[in-house]
Parts: sequence; structure tokens; C-alpha cells
Amino acid sequence: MYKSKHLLPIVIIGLVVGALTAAQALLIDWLPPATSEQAERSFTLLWVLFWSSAVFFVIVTAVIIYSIWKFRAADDDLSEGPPIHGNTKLEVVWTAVPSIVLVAIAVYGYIVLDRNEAVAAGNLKVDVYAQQFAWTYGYPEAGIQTGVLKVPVNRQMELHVRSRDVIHDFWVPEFGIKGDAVPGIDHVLWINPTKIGTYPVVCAELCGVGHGVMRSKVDVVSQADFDAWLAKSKAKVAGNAAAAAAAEKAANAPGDVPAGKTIFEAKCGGCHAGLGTEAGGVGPQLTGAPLTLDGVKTQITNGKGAMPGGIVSGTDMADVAAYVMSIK
Ligand code: HEC
Ligand SMILES: [Cu+2]
Repeated sequence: MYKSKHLLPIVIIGLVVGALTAAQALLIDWLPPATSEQAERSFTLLWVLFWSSAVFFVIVTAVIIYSIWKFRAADDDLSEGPPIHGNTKLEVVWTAVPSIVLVAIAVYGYIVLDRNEAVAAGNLKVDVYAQQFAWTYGYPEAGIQTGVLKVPVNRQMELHVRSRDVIHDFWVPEFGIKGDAVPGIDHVLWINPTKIGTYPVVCAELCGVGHGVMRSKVDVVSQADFDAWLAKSKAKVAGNAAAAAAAEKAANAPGDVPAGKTIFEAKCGGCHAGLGTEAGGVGPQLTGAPLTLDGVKTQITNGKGAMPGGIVSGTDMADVAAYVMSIK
């Protein structure tokens, strides 16, 4: 069998280079823990790519280092190198092997991408809104909005990432998923979380002065905790809506003038004293003013100038407004 005297030193150099390459790969924590199916697949793909590249890197580097050391021309050697015709067998091998490796990697990469984007039936749809410099999340099926992305473990989430202003980028390192938020585009991301925990949401696209603090959180919880949270949030939203509707209804009811007089004297009289002839201290005289009921209510709700809004609401507002209309 043919045995080159160059083989042994090249192998020794290769072992040294290989050990250094492996050390920097293994001793440094390059990736966060994988907490989604997508991250597990992508991180494995990354390491397969790394180690297969490392094999070729080590072989090539070992040969180069050995050649530089062993075949270096003497300083005064200005001659041409010997004319050599190529080695067909070798050339076929070094073309065929990398081609096969590249095709295999491409097929593997395609399979990972395909599985990562496989849509699961009954997944949880969440709208992700990016704006300078905050993230908000909407649950269209439940009709709620939050500042923290809350999702159940082991159920796929389908994120619709959108921007309200400039380009941002939704990134959860632990999920191994990143996607641009581009104005006018609904960018869909699928993530299957596998571990309960809280992970950072990072904006990964320079979006303005507050870019560095454009952070939020994703809370992966058990299905039971998620259901309880969802029910509570829905009840809160429904409660708020019911309270708002009740207040609006009360404010629109015909008010009670005597009750309004009492409230007016307590809450408005400090500024609108002297309803008769003399003007009050701060506010204008209301007697004789060209007022409408809706105008008075708007004035009370929103305030104007030195008059603060929201001093009274609901039934009190209806009563006060009725009183003001009775004396105008
Ligand atoms: C802190 C002082 C202050 C209090 C308290 C206050 N107002 Fe006023 N109000 C003002 C001032 C000042 C204006 C004039 C605002 C302007 O036009 O810039 C005004 C304007 C108004 C007007 C519009 C008058 C017009 O001619 O357009 C109405 C109506 C009115 N107030 C009703 C009320 C009622 C009812 C309350 C009690 C719920 C109240 N205000 C409490 C200071 C006050
Ligand atoms: Cu941003």
C-alpha cells in the first residue's frame, strides 16, 4: 500500500487544529437553551453545518500549514515551479465530495424549514404590534390586548407580526425565531413552545433612539394557567365594557335638576359661582350662555382651558347637565 511520508505530520497538525476548533465550539456557550421545536431543529441544523464545515476546515488548514512549512522556497530561489499536469482522479474526488455534501445540506435545510413552518390545526393566533418603542399583543379570538405575550406550552402559536410605524424585528432568541415587522405587511411566524418559562422579546432591527430598550417578554405557561389567565382577562374586558356602557347610559338619562343643583354647588361652584348676575371666580357665567345639553356634557367630559375634564360622570353628570340647562 502507498504510504506518504507527509501523511503523519499532516495528521498531527490536523489533530491540533481540530482540537482548537472543537474547543472554541464546545467551551463557549454560543446558543441560548432551545425552548421551541423550531429552535431544537434550527440549532441542531446549525451544529451539523458547523461540524461538517469543521472537518473540511481542519483537513485544508492542516495541508496548508504543512505545505508552508515543508515546501517553502529558499529566499534566493527565483526559479519557476515544475510544470505539473493535474491529477484527474483527485479532481473528480474534490468536486464530487463537496457537491454531494452541499446537496445533502440543502435537502436537510429544506426539511427543517418545511417542518418549522408546518401549520398545526387549532393553533393560537396572536397579533404582534411593533411601534416605537414597544410591543403589544392582541388575541383576536378572545378580544383582549396585553403588553406581555402569554402562551400555553406545547401548543403552536401563529404570530401575525405588524408594525405601526417603521421597520422593527420580533426576536425571541430562545425560540430560535426572528421576523421583521414591516409597515403594511402581515408577517406570519409559527412557534411551538416546548418549555414553561419567561423569555425576552427583543427588537432586532435598529428602529430609532429607543431601539435598545424596545424589549418585552413572552410567558410560556401550562394550558391550565393559560386558560385561567384568558378567562380572567376576558372577564376584565367584559367588565370594563359593561361598566363603560352603564356609565354612558346613566350619563344619557334625563337628569334630576334638584340633585344636579347640589352636585353643582359642591363640584362646580368653586369656579362657576354667582350663577345669577356676577361671574364666578375662575369659570365664565353660565346663566345666559348659549349652551346645548350635548355641549355641556362634552365640556364636562373633556374639560377645556382651565376647566379639568371628568369632574363628574354617569348619573351625576346627567343631573348636573340638566341643572345647567335649567339655569342657562
Ligand atoms: C377649576 C375650575 C372649574 C371647575 C371646577 C368647573 N369649571 Fe366649568 N369652566 C371653567 C372655565 C375656566 C371655563 C371656560 C373654559 C374655556 O372656554 O376656556 C369653563 C367653562 C364651562 C362651560 C362652558 C361655558 C360656555 O359658555 O361655553 C360649562 C357648561 C361649564 N364650564 C360647566 C361646568 C360644570 C357643570 C362643572 C362641574 C361639573 C364645572 N364647569 C366645573 C372652570 C371650571
Ligand atoms: Cu424596534
